[in-house]
Amino acid sequence: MMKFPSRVMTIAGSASGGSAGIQADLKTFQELDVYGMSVVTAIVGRHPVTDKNVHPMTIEAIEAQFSTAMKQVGVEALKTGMLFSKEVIEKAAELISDSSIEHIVVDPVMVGKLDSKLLEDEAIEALKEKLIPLAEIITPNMPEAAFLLDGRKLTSVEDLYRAAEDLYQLGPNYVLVKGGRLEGPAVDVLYDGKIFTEYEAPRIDTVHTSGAGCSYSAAITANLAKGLTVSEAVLEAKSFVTTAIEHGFTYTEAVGPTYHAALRNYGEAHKIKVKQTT
Ligand code: PXL
Repeated sequence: MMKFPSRVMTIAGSASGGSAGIQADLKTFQELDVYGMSVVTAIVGRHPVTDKNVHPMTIEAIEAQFSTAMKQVGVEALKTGMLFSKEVIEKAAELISDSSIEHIVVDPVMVGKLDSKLLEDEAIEALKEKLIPLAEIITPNMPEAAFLLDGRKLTSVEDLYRAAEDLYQLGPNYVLVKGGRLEGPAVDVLYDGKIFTEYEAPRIDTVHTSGAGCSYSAAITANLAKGLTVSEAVLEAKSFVTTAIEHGFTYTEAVGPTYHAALRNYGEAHKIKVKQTT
C-alpha cells in the first residue's frame, strides 16, 4: 500500500517576499516530503504609502483555518511562528491544548531580520505562561532567549548553555538555543533537563539568511512528524538549513532567502559536529 506523507501544520505569519514565515515553512515541508498545511495569523508586507507592515487576521479566520485543516486532513506535528498578539497566542494555546497533536514546536518569533516587530510587547508573558509550557521543543535565537530571560545578555557559547537551562524552567520538554549571532562556528545548544547536546556547523559568510530560523524550526517539525527523536530531528534540520544558507541568494538589493532546494540540487549535506555533556 502507498504510504502517505506525514501531516504538518504551521501557525505563523505570511511573509509576502517568500523568504520567511509561512512561505519558508511550506517550502521546507515540501523539501522534506511532509504534507504541509497553514494557519495564517497575519500578513507581513509593507504598504508603499501608509508604511503599515503587519496586517493581522481575525481570530475567526484563525479558528476557521485550524478547524479546516484538522477536519479535512489531521495533523501529526505543528509549529508556531509569528503569532504577533497576546490574543493570538492565547487562541493558539487553546487550539493546541484542545487537540491531541503529538509534536508541538514553538519558535518564539519576535523580530524579523530587518528589525520589523513581529510580537507585541504585552504578548511575551502569554508566550511564556500559556504556549511555551505546551511545547515539545522551543527554538529561540539569542535575542529571543534574552527577551524571554528578562533582558539577560547572551555573548558566548557558555551563555547558550545557561539560557537553555533557565528556559527549560518555563516547561517545554526541550530547549534549543541557537547561537547564530555569535562569532565563529554556528553553535546551537539543545537541553532536555538532563543532557546538553551541542551542534556545530561551519559559519557561512553570507547575509542572505532571511527565513533561516523559520526553515530550521519547520525542518525540526517535519522530522518529528516522520518519527525521528528530538535530537535526531535537530541534527537533520541543522544540516538541511546550513546547506540552504550556504546557497542563499538575492534577486535585489534586499537581504535574500535561504535556498530550500539546495540539498536536493547540490546534494551536499553539511556534516554537523555533535557533542553531549550532562
Ligand atoms: O524570520 C522571522 C519571520 C517570521 N515570520 C514572518 C516574517 C519573519 C521575518 O520577516 O515576516 C511572517
